[in-house]
Amino acid sequence: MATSSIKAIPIMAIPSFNVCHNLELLKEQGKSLDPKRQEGEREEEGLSYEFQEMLESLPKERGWRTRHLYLFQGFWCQSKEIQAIMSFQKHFKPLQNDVVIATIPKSGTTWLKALTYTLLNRHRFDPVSSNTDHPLLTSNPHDLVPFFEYKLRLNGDVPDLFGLASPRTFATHVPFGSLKDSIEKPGVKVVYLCRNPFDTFISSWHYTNSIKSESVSPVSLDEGFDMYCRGLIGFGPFWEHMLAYWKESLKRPDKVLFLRYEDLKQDIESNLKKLASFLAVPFTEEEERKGIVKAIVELCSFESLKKLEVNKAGQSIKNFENRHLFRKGEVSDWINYLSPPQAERLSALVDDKLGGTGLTFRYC
Ligand code: PAP
Repeated sequence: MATSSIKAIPIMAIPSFNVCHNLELLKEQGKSLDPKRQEGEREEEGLSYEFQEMLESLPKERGWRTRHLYLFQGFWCQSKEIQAIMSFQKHFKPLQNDVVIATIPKSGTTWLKALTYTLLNRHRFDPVSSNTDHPLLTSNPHDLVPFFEYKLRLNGDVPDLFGLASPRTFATHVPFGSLKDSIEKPGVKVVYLCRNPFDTFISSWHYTNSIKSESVSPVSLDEGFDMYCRGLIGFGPFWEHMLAYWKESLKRPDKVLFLRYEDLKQDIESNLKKLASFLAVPFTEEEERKGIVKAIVELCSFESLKKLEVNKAGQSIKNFENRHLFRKGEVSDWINYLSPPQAERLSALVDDKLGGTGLTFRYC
C-alpha cells in the first residue's frame, strides 16, 4: 500500500513544556478554565508557543467543528491545518510525475481518490471484481491517497515521500494560490473536482455535525448557511477556491483538469476516460473490451464503497469514522433542506461571485 512506506521524521518536537507553561501563565493571570476554554486548549494542543502567538495575530471566527477558523493566507482553516500547511509549504519537494487531487471539502474527494488510485494502479491491482486483494476493498481511499495537510503532517512531521510508487498521488484542500509554488515542477498534474455549492454546503453541514467533538455546540442549518454565504467554511470562501482552479484549468489545460461531481454522476465512464487521458494513462481498446473501465467504475461506486467493512466501521483520519464519508452521494439533496429565500440568497451570491467567469453548475 502506498502509505505504508511513509516514514515520519518529527521536525517540531512540540515541547509539552510550552503547553504547560501556557496553562500556568493563564492560571497565574487568574483566567478561569471553563469547559469551552478547555476545548479551545485541546484544539491547540501540541502547537508550539510561537505558533500559538502567530495564531493569535490572525483574524478568527467561530468554527464549525472546532472553536475557531482562522484567516490564513486569505482562506479560512483550523489551527492544526495551518501548522500542517506551513510544514508542507516549507518541506514538500515535488517530483516530475506527481498527481495532485484538489477539492474544497465535500465535493467528492473520496470518490476521486478511489478512481485515481484504481486507475493509476490498474496494472498492479486488477480492478475486476474477482480480485479480492484490491487495496480499495480493505482501505479507505483516504488511506491510499494521503492529504498534504492531514495525516502526512500531523504535529508538523516531515514524512519521507521519496520511496512512494510513481506516479505519487496526493490530495489537498489547499486553495491554488497557496499550493502553486509547492508543486512547481514540469510534469506535475492537478485534478480539481468541483461540486455545486448548494450540495457541497448540505454535505459539509451534515459531516461537520456528525464528526464534531461533543464539547463544541452543533451548528444549526441557518447559522451554517449564513457562515457559508459569508465565506466562512474550511478552505473557503468557496467561490475563491473554485474560481482559482477554474482559471488555472483554462490557462493550462494540460496541467490542470477541472471535473464536476454532477458530470461524474451523469456519465462516469466518459469522465474516467477523460481522467485517464489527462494523466497520460489512456485505456487501450483491449482494456475496454475486457471491461476494465466498467470494473473501475463499479469498484469505486458509492454503493460498492459504502458497503465495505472498512468504510462501515473503520477510521482513516483520527477520530473520524469512515461511514460519515458515505452519506447519500446524490445531486440535488439541497432541495430537502434549503428554504426558497436561502436558495435565492445562495443563487444570487454565485451569480455575483462567479457570473461571467464561464464556471457554471448543475443543481439537479
Ligand atoms: P471529504 O472532503 O471529507 O473527503 P468528500 O469525499 O469530498 O469528503 O465528500 C463526501 C461526499 O461525497 C458525500 O456527499 P453527501 O454528503 O451529499 O452524501 C458522499 O456521500 C459523497 N461520496 C462519497 N463517495 C462517493 C462515491 N463513490 N460516489 C459518489 N459520491 C460519493
